[in-house]
Amino acid sequence: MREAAALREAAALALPSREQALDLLRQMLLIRRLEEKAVELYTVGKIRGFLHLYIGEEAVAVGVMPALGPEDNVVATYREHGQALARGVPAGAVMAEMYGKANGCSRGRGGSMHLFDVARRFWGGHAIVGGGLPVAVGLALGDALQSRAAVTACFFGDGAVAEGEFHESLNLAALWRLPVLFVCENNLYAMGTALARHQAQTDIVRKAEAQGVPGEAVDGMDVLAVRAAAQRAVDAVAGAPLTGGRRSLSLTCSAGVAELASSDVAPDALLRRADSALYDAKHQGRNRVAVASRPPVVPERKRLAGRVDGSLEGTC
Ligand SMILES: Cc1ncc(C[n+]2csc(CCOP(=O)(O)OP(=O)(O)O)c2C)c(N)n1
Ligand SMILES: [Mg+2]
Repeated sequence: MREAAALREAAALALPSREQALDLLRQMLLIRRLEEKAVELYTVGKIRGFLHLYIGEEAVAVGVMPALGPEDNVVATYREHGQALARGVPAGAVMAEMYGKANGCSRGRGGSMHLFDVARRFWGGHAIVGGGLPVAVGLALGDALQSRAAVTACFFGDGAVAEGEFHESLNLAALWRLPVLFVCENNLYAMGTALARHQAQTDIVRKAEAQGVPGEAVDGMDVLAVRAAAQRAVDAVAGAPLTGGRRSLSLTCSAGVAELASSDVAPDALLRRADSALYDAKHQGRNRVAVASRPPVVPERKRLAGRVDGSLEGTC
């Protein structure tokens, strides 16, 4: 009986109303369009510094965010335009920040990789790989000490699982029973290095479990699947008793390729990569997103990524 009720609940969560579905789509398109504009401005030198795009991964941030309330915390990586917009940071404040203007969300002092918005409890934007994880645990500890019933969602890439901070943070979150939702955006690559080339254990759910944080893997290209999994996870994290049982949870979202733009990559090279990824996606019958998308099927993802970044050709 209970199982049937849980299944009905899961089905209801997976199927949004028309308005909810349109809202999810609108948010993903907002991220996509803002980033397309940002890369255009970056290539003509109006945006300086680094610019890491979230294109292809929109469904992760947009799927997780509805599970969070205004009292909850969000910590993200240097690829955080998506999380910031989905959390409600105005697009104008994000763009102004990239321009380095005083009316940017970090008063123009952070730029693309350091978007902050205290009122929305959006705590970065962290350029250091894995750097957001201890911040998230600290925020959750602060909430626990002040008896605030908030959940902290912490986004990080698969590259962060190679960092000591990943293990230290998950260990303390589990040990101190802190309400943290760890969201790994697993696009299978840390810069040019495939996960299997730097990790002996590539199952990130198992890695989290080894630190006492149970988790689940979800298709990060499917916004409804992410939304349902995030809601289940946040309910479990927030509803767990303060003693006994587990409190922190992890969600590993297989994500599409996010293209990287930085000062050492020529704009035309970026566009060539995007074009070739789109070409490959089309010719494999997988024209799912506009720039560089890949479904979470490991051998295909590796093949395509090998073409996206020529330096990987033949190595995966
Ligand atoms: C501690 C640290 N080491 C190295 C780097 C250089 N670096 C920048 S991005 C990156 C790869 C990160 O990969 P991942 O976490 O999977 O994020 P993705 O770019 O795939 O979203 C590295 C190693 C860094 N920023 N911080
Ligand atoms: Mg990665």
